[in-house]
Amino acid sequence: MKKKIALVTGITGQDGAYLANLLLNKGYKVYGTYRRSSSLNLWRLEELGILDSIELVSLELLEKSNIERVLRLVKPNEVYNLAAQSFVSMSFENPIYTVKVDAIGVLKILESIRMIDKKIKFYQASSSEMFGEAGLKKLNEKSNFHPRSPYAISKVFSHYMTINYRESYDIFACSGILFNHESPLRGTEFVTRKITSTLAEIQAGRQKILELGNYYAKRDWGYAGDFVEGIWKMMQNDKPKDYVLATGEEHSVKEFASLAAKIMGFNLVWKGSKPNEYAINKDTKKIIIKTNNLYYRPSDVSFLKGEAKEAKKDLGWKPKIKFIDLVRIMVESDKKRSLNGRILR
Ligand code: NDP
Ligand code: GDR
Repeated sequence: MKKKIALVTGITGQDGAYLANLLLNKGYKVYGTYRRSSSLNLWRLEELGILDSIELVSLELLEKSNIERVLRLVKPNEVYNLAAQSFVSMSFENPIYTVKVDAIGVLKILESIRMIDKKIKFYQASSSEMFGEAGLKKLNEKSNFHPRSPYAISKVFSHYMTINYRESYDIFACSGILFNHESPLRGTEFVTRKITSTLAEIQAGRQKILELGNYYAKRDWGYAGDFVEGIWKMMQNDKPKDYVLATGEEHSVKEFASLAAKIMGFNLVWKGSKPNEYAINKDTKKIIIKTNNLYYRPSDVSFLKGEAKEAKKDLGWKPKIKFIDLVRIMVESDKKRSLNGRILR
């Protein structure tokens, strides 16, 4: 049987690496896109040991001609669009760039699929950030959006554009509304990996303090390896449909940091009062975690918890890794890297 061909945009990112690994295991020929730069960002693919099994093609989402070139060259059966300026904080500093990549970039792919081959299946990486401050205890496919950042607003645009191309042109186009998912391959700018990598560096004596923004924000954190399985399942569905993927559990940044510090072997005690609490290392009596206004956002999302009942019912998907195990996996991985003298970013 002919191998299915998958094109993964953003293969150099966290999800791209895990999804590529999953697709290779399922027998796909995998093409992945990277951005030309003076130093290529291939450490995740190397860490998973799959770099040599992937065909890399260069693609800049801002250039429609790049998208057309890649689609004509690869002739994919399935396109997984994971490429994005994905850091919410950065979207406040670079709102126009973020809209061009995360909103218009997606429209460029959809339009190219429409012009080149409408049989290509398309997956869009939508986000729980689209719900923003929705004010609901549990968010699902029917919940309203109230996006709170240029990133989230761009993702709402792409989400509806994906629906529009499905409804207008009969293209198999679907979106996964994914809640936060983390792993040892997460970028160090995101709070979970910032916590585990910095604590590992503090333990190794190379850093002194972990400075964070809003400790009290709560997120529904799952494991990226579980979530890419859900992405693939959406693309094998009988009909294209959008799904929420989430664990259904919420934890605060402070809880994540406290647990990570405990697993790392630190003996912490929290002092002070909200919002300026700080944590002392009881053994050294020194401050180890504190807050810094620099890391606050102009508008943040205080609470996100998802409900993935639909994905369970239709796709048989549910997350396997629990919060405590996720924190442990990330801490242990950064501890090992730090002992080897190289925190990967
Ligand atoms: P990452 O930030 O780790 O990866 C983003 C990828 O997009 C990288 O490969 C990056 O390339 C590429 N990219 C960025 N800008 C461009 C551009 N202009 N042209 C081409 N490629 C570009 O993100 P994740 O893997 O965590 O997330 C994957 C997708 O899922 C993103 O769209 C994100 O918004 C979305 N998402 C993620 C969630 C999560 O919790 N991880 C939850 C919900 C949605 P380079 O390596 O060169 O920077
Ligand atoms: P998020 O992830 O914005 O949810 O977007 P991030 O880890 O950046 O922030 C989560 C929460 O932690 C708070 N926070 C901090 N965040 C960072 N990065 N650094 C800090 O020092 C810090 N201190 C507190 C934030 O304010 C926020 O409330 C991620 C990305 O992967 C998106 O692409 C994706 O769409 C969503 O998850 C779902």
